[in-house]
Amino acid sequence: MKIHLSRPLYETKPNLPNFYALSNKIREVYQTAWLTNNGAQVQQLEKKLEEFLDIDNVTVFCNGTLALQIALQALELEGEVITTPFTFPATTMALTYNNLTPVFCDIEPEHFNIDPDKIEELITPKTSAILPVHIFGNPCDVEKIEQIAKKHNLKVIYDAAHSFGVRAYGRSISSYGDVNMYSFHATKKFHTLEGGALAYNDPLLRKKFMMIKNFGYDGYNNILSLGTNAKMNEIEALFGLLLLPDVKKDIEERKKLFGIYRDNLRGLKDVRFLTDMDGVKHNYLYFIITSKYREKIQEALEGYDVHSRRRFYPLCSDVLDYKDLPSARNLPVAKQASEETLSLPLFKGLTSGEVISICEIIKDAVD
Ligand code: T4K
Repeated sequence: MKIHLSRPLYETKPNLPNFYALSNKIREVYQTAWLTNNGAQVQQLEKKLEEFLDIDNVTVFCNGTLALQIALQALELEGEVITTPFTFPATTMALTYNNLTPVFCDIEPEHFNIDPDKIEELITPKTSAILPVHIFGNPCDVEKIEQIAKKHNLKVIYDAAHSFGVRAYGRSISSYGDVNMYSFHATKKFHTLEGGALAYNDPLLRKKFMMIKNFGYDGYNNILSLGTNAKMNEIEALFGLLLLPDVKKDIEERKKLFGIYRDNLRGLKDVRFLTDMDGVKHNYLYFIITSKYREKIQEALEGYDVHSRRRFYPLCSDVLDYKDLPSARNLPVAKQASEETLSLPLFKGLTSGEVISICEIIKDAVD
């Protein structure tokens, strides 16, 4: 088959709000001249996100990484935190920024989330929390993790960077754990250019989060905590307010593209794709394949100006001083995942013809 693609294709392409709606909204912000520091747009976005995520409390930040760092600080964690090595480095590094030691737990081979059956053997008297990631938006075994956390009196902080809009077993994914961190980076399903949020049930955490993200200030005249600057600005919040109403439709469109990928790759020897999970409403953020021929596939795609990404490579436990940790030694499933996974183009406006062409290139590459 002759493959023809008329434009370069990237892993993703950010959703953009209607330009006229955006300029009208920017005019409103101009008129108020209130640009940051917990402005009206930020407050409105937090309210809308609480509704959308079906949770009592949402606090927004300038990005997901700082949101996660602040969550760990506010929970006053110490010692060791059990986490996955198969993630973006922000997860692991947020622990280091809080003087916490990551203890890497291997992942399960179906959806590449932390393996709940391997968590308990890693718990020591120094363990204060578990930091799982709903990788690629597929929920971890939230029920089992909750049971383990209760039994050992541990906090659970989910890195939910990929799982905006996901529901599991009739509940919003945000309703599990002590705190959930979302990333609103431009490449995410729902974004605010750069941005992030914490979603949580305990209303007492709000004051701590607000203080830490604003230099530790409580009001104008008191400083009660070590803090930083992690505030979202008004233009970022505006983007969020304009994009939020489109999220559900966007998920449906991505689901269709997932279907086309799956139909065209099904049965292909040496290429596997991730399946939907029972009881889960997915958000279809990343289309991931795994193959021992990953490099060959990636090279073939590049030849057609199709840009895939190795998500997630290198493994966090293989870099910097992390590689010297005892827990970095025996992670065979994570190691294999990081050597075989590839994220293929998926974004609003990608056509079914383009998806079929990508699949043809892959078929040729592994033939
Ligand atoms: N935890 C997890 C599990 C995460 O995945 C992330 C971030 C975090 C925590 C931290 O959250 P944030 O602090 O970022 O809010 C991207 C993102 O920067 C990062 O947010 C994301 N995860 C990670 C998975 O991907 P890069 O450096 O790999 O993205 P980049 O620039 O290569 O872009 C990917 C594709 O998107 C390219 O093919 C081009 C396209 N693109 C990108 C941008 C920025 C566009 O078309 N337009 C754009 O504006 O990190």
